[in-house]
Amino acid sequence: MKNKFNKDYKKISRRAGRRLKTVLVAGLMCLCVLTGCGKKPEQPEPKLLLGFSQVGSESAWRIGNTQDIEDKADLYGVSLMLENANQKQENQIAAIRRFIAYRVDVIAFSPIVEEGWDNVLLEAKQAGIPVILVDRDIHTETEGLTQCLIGADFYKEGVMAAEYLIRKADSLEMEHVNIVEITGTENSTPMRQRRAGFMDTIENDSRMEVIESVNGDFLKSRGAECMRSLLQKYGSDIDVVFSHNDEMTLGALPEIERAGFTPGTDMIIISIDGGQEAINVLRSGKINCVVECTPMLGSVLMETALKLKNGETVDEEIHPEEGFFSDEMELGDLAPRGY
Ligand code: GZL
Repeated sequence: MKNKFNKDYKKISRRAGRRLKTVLVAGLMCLCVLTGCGKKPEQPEPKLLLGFSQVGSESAWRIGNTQDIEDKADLYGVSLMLENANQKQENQIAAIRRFIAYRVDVIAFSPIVEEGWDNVLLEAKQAGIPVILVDRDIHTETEGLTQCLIGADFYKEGVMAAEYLIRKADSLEMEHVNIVEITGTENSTPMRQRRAGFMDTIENDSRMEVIESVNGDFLKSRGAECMRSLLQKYGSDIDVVFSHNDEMTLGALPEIERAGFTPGTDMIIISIDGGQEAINVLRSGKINCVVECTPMLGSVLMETALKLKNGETVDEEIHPEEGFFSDEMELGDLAPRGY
């Protein structure tokens, strides 16, 4: 009998203990909810929700641009939704539609090519969301679909590249100059404008001849492929390689050496972007000229987006100051490039 009593007693006391614990835990949770003691420390309310569609990660320039935008979003207290399109326009269009559905305050994007944006930007306009173009431009049938373009003057970059070549040809007393061009992504603003600035500047110089132009898509691997095929076709007839970005230039250089030529000496090498690696190679003498195209657009993007959110007017175009580096100058004390 006693044992049974003890067993029953133990069972009752276990059940009571469990019930007491449940009541205590529930009470503690209510207390936390009421006093907010379980919550994360208060995060300041973001000043702005910015949706950004990035082209991809095709070059040191692009990676530096993404990093700068992320860093400056933190600095300016902007909540950033950044989506990488992996070089596909359809991914950018889908990302912009997601930003619209999410009701971001401002949309920004770096358009991989200039055409094909009318419909999605009309949707953004109908949703009342302002749009900023970063880095590259677009062509649309309808006016007023974007509020601002923040990016380089690519035409001027092409002019600076050609002006360097003319000076170089003069100094080497070249009578004829055979140029091969490795272009960036077809129908992108930097490709179209760099080419136009370069061609317009050499147009009246009878020494200059572009013997072939091939598309390297701003990619290192494609730059190597393009250079390999140009060397097979033209070999020592090539006097100048005009490459639209450092990535493709850095892909091309080993191919030139593999073919038995010394880049920077047997062939004049002209590049654009100005990343650290290209500047180091310029210092070594294997590149002759690098035109700067800064990827550090984050600050001006955040400032412009905040102005739009606050209903302020913004400039239609904002071009950053850009430099130029070549074998005509001392490069010893050049600050680290940051990309
Ligand atoms: C230029 C940018 C270009 C860079 C390339 O502003 O659009 O795209 O020159 C990058 O390196 O791929």
